[in-house]
Amino acid sequence: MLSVPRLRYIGAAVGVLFLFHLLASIHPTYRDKTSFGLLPSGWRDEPAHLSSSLASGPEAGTVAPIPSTEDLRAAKDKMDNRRKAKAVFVILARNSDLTGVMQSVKQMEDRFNYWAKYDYVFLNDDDFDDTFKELTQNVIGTKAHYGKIESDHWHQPSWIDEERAKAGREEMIRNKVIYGFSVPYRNMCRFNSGFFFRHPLLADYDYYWRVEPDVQFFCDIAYDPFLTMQDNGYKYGWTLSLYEYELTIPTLWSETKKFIQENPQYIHKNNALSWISDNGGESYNLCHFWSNFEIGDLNFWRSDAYMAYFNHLEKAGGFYYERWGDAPVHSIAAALFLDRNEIHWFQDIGYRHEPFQHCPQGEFHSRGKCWCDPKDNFDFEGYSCTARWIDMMK
Ligand SMILES: Nc1nc2c(ncn2[C@@H]2O[C@H](COP(=O)(O)OP(=O)(O)OP(=O)(O)O)[C@@H](O)[C@H]2O)c(=O)[nH]1
Ligand SMILES: [Mg+2]
Repeated sequence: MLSVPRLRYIGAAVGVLFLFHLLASIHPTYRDKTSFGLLPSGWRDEPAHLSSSLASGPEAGTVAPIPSTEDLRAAKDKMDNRRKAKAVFVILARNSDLTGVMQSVKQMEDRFNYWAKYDYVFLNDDDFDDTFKELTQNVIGTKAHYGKIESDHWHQPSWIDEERAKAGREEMIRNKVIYGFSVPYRNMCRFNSGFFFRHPLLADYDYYWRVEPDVQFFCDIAYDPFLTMQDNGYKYGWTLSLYEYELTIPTLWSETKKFIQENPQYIHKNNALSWISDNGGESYNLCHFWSNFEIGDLNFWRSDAYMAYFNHLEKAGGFYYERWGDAPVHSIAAALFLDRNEIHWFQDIGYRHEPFQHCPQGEFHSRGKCWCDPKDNFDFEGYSCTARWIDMMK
């Protein structure tokens, strides 16, 4: 039998070896400058595989194992120079959203960002107050930037016919449409549809992860979803999908069809039209990605195709005459202008925004040490469009 001190010695040696191994897989400078024989031979010769240990999601069939949370916690201070994407968390919020924002951010930090170390951009139509800034920065281990949205990007444009907009709101109140009464809600939907990616604080970034107040992240994230996006050429990432409330978008699809007729060049030949239409584009089946969670490529929204589409919708006025949401707008654009293989379902990321949640299943659940009940999962409920997505991607 081994004596206790000897066991300790072996344990410490194994720990040190493992740390070397982990460092080699994630730290570019260290990796490039060392050539000791600890690494499996495939890793030594093929740098792409090294980075894949943190870049790839569990689905990608990686050569390198995904580090455990314990490994990441142990190595987190040595990862400052790891390969990262030009990426940032984006949170649109009011000062009054502070508690909900802290809940979301604290979970993001504890599940992922304590080692990944991406910055945050907070946006508001008003000035953030000192309490908001202090308390959010307190729970964030990286840098938080706080920006004000310029008035034109937020408020109802002066050329909108307010009488017509008011009549639209009143009809929605009669029909009990959620947020049907609200002009600020419409401002928010229009801003998220057409403006957030143009905010100066986002100018230097390529990727964003949209986070809202009061959401939950259920699982440890031991790889870098931003690098997954970048390395696989993904442009749009999502977790939950569902059907839109039709009364909020009576003319969104007819406007979209007009746009397509005028701009057929923007439609991708391997698009996901069959996910959003059951009749080849004649009508919209209301399926959309739930945009309160998005990991996306900012340059897709900045592209000619999307900007032309947004400008067309803006001119039609439906953000105010109706109540077009950024979720159907983003989803229709992604489905039409992207290759369907550029749209990625992050099925390993456990997430809840009231009243729906995606709880990862099977191996994804154990791997992420998720704390949600796998049976409490919206994906295959009647109101979800995720089963349709899976079918289309078969
Ligand atoms: N600065 C600012 N942010 C807003 C305003 N309205 C909404 N938001 C933010 O925009 C995002 C979406 O708004 P929510 O109220 O969460 O809308 P929702 O997700 O459709 O609905 P619930 O979460 O169910 O209320 C959140 O990040 C909010 O904090 C606003 O008037 N000003
Ligand atoms: Mg919300």
